Amino acid sequence: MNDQQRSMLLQSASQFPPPQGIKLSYGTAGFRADASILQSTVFRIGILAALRSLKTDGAVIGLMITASHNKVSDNGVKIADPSGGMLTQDWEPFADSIANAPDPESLVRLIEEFAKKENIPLDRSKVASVFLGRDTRPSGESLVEAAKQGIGSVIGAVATDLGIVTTPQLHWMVRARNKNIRGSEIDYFDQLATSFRCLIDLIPKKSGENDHTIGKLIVDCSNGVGGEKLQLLKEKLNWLDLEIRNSGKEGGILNEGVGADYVQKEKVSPQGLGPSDVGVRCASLDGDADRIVYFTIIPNVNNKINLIDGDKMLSLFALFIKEQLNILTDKTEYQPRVGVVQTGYANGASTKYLTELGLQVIFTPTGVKYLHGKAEEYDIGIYFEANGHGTVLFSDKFLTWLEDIKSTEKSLNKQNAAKRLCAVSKVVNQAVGDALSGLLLVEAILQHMGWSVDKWNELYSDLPSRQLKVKVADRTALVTTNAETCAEKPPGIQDAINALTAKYNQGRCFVRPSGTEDVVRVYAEADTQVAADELATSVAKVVDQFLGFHL
Ligand code: G16
Repeated sequence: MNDQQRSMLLQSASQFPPPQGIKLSYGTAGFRADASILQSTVFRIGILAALRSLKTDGAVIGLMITASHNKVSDNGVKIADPSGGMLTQDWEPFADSIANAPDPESLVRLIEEFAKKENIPLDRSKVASVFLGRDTRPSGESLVEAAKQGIGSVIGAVATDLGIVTTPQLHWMVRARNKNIRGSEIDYFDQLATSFRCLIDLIPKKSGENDHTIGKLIVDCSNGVGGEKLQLLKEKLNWLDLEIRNSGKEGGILNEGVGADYVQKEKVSPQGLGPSDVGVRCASLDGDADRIVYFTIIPNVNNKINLIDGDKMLSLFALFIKEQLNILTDKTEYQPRVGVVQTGYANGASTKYLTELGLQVIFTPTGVKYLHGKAEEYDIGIYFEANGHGTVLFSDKFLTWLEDIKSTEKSLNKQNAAKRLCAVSKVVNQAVGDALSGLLLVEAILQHMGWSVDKWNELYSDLPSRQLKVKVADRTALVTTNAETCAEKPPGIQDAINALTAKYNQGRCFVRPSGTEDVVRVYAEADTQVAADELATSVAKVVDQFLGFHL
């Protein structure tokens, strides 16, 4: 770094002093905290994004200002790598260290050391490029400005502000730009709508039948960015019977009593939906529209729902893909490898179902950054977290094989199966989990199968489960292993959990520190709801004894 660069950086960094006495850490999906303390973090992550672009030969990097499912007063920053996936994990320690550098001098020193170690050209020989996006949080605008200042303090870096977008849209646009394909928001909607229409057109029709229809879908948009974006998508799909609720325009508060996280964790219907919606297929998006869960409202029982979570979406997708593969791979030499990736939160019944379908199921810790990486190892990698975050990845080799079948295969049945799978690869976001594309794939498959939402839900019966959050003094004191299903520290905590779990039929329970909220999460499963609730509550007490504020 030359003197001019250094003094420019020192000067801009002095405008963004870090919060005193707070240690920030790169969590499950970037940094997240109360928006009031994030200016300096976002400024510094702007610098990181520009450096990452320089390191990757000037490829576009994405920087998204969002705190997704967290409360509206929080905000955060997620970073998309050139592939459209999450920031490479090798760079997380650098993100941590610059976010916590106490003053401009130490920040500049860390950047210089890192640039030297990573051979990052700071000499204007490359132009860095960063796409910026934000969700609808009121704090978003000023945080985008802080990111721009950070990006601008790396000489030759260019920031492109895409305004309000969903997180998956930003990841998709980054991926498209770096692959030199058309990547505007309009292109995103066009691709989703066209490939969805293609899936519908490929549904075998009985004579005299028009479009298959499976009735209305109501979507709770968590009062977030998904409301506006789903409306735009809906306009391209005017024949899909879709009703948007909690779009954010009716005055509701982001993620408060609404959205995928609330619905999945509390297992109740969101505000804005009620008894008059009994019998209708419903879905909920989260605050930045990267997760989706489905549900139906149970009549006359206090907002209770039948939850159809990420595991069931995964199972539906796996079933459909397997069906198409069975048509295609009969007697072929090439047998594509299919892998299914889940986390400890996956309901035991879903894992059993998928294994019985003959699929290989792999477990990773929570966080799309882990699941995505595993899924990429397969020709078709299907990953989903129970909370509704996931997608289906297709290898280039497999897609080339499909294209070949489409053009050379004589059997119409096989041609159509290849066309369906090609369309699936375009509906689902190849960069990251995406609620809007997930929704379209569910709707297309249900129509293809001629299934109602209840029929889908009956694929298997979930084991009763309960999730709780426990506030603790220091969540980093809880250290886990085995894809986060076993607690190593503090000593003795896992033995206590094991002893309680052993009391319940089909009992399973684990605890892990959240990487997005300042809590420890407890997950419990058992053969009855009462037992799952009891197990979760008693383990939450154990967490409090070992890690609570009274220590
Ligand atoms: C993020 C991650 C997800 C993860 C979720 C909860 O989602 O992208 O992979 O499941 O956080 O993580 P934790 O349990 O560590 O708090 P989102 O939608 O909030 O960005």
